[in-house]
Amino acid sequence: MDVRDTYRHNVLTSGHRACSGCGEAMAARMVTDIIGPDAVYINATGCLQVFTTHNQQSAWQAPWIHSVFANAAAVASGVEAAMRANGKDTPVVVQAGDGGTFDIGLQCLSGMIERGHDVLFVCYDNEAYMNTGVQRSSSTPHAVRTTTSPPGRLSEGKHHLKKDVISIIAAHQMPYAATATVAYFPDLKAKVEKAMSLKGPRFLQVLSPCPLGWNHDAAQTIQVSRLAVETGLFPLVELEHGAVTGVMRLARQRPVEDYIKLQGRFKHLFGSKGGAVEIRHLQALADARIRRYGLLEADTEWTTDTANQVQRRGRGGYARVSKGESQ
Ligand SMILES: Cc1ncc(C[n+]2csc(CCOP(=O)(O)OP(=O)(O)O)c2C)c(N)n1
Ligand code: SF4
Repeated sequence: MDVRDTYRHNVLTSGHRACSGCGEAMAARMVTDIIGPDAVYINATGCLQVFTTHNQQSAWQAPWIHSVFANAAAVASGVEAAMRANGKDTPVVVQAGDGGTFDIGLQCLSGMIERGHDVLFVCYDNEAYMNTGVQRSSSTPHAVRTTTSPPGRLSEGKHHLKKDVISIIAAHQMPYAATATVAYFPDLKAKVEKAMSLKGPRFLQVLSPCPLGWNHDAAQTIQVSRLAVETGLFPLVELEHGAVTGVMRLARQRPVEDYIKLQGRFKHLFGSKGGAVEIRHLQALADARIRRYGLLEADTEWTTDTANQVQRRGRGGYARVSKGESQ
């Protein structure tokens, strides 16, 4: 009997230093418990790395490597290649924030996917650089207040739109890419399990509300995360080989105001003419995402585009097969 079966074992254990209500800590706990301790975890610099490995201590009960901000996917590529060279099938998992994914880590991630490494890359998307004091990232939605996009006389917060990273990643036509969030655990679990059942590069973008940076009540992390989905601002989707193969439909659409009024990062938008324009823009973006993925349609049939299901083999390549099937 494995000694780990005799007591409760979490890959990310208690005693770390996350803020209370931290969506990233919840998401990492959920994801790593589904994958389990028999994996190699590579962690880019960011809140998750800092609050779990404080001053010679670690909250990780699994093999865990800290990489720099930019190169987590390159480190994972090397680990995976070494595993393969040694005939081992140990899962390799990257964890990174949106800064380490959308911005500084993007070229390494693109290279890892293009080379077909057998790695799951998980982005805990809290929509800013939280670890260093809530600076805007390319994941921060427009009109949000951060320390580097302060609203004032000349601006209503961040000028630029949130980068559509799932589309960029899916454009690599890799086996699996999906979005998830902490409010929908069964959906998150199914997506992690599906990702782990496949070979090749896989990607999960997990929306992870940050009470400190989003300035919401720490007790409302799940509610905020659910509203991101129900408003259409953060669609839950799955893409295989570049094509949409699944969406979580909505019974009804909630107005974006229901979501943004819970968060201090949007507070400056209420009560001003310019703010009202930005709220309408956020609503238009949510409406467009709902139309794009058919979230209010009852019967859209998603099928994988077979033209994209190219079997890639050989050095660094991957085949579109489930783990355990012969290649
Ligand atoms: C190349 C480089 N630029 C900047 C930094 C400083 N830095 C460390 S963590 C971080 C922000 C991390 O943000 P994100 O990846 O979104 O993770 P979060 O802390 O929000 O979870 C920054 C800017 C760095 N370590 N390396
Ligand atoms: S700053 Fe945000 S992401 Fe970082 S530990 Fe606190 S709640 Fe979590």
